[in-house]
Amino acid sequence: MIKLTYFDFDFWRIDIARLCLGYAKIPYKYNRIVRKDWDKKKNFFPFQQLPVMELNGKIYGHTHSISRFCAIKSGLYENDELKALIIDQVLDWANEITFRIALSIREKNQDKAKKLRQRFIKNDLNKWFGFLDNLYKKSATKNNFFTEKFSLADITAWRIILWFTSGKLFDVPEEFIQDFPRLKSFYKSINDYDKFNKLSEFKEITT
Ligand SMILES: N[C@@H](CCC(=O)N[C@@H](CS)C(=O)NCC(=O)O)C(=O)O
Repeated sequence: MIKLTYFDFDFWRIDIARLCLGYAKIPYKYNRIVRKDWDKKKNFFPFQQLPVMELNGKIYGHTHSISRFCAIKSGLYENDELKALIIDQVLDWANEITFRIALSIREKNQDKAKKLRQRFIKNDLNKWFGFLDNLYKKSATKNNFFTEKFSLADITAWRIILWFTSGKLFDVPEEFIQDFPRLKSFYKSINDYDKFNKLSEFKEITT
């Protein structure tokens, strides 16, 4: 059985893999590591980072690799190589915007963190959501998904928009998404997508 491991808080890096497996009703174990135990445990993991996935006694790392694997298993990836490229770009976009905001999340000094956050908001927030909006504009299909069918791309973009509009990121105005009506309506349509919003993982993440 697949075992997914992350820290003991909800984050997109692990949620997208869980949502894929949950969607396809593939059983999996979910292991959560408490931050204070991390230093003792990190040497057991291939890149000394989380998330990781364990399968048949082997451990695999990196969000993109793990979630792609889970999406393929769950029928939420694309066989067509050009459509797969769209999904991969959404994943890489999610990584990029995360790296950019992470500077202000990781900074322990509050003044420096605030400055870094302001810099992110000024230089990156609209710019990087604009990139996603463009990709969606070019790719979106009649059913509002990034590709013809519901996929890992939709799950990932939805999960990142949820994060950025959650109000949990200090100084990031939840209303920034109003500048992107197309993404806002995409987000709503995924929220309203019955097969997705009935999942226990969805409920856990959104409540
Ligand atoms: N390249 C990795 C990055 C993962 C990452 O940055 N993980 C963070 C948590 S979100 C982590 O493990 N931090 C602990 C550490 O670096 O010691 C991936 O794609 O999953």
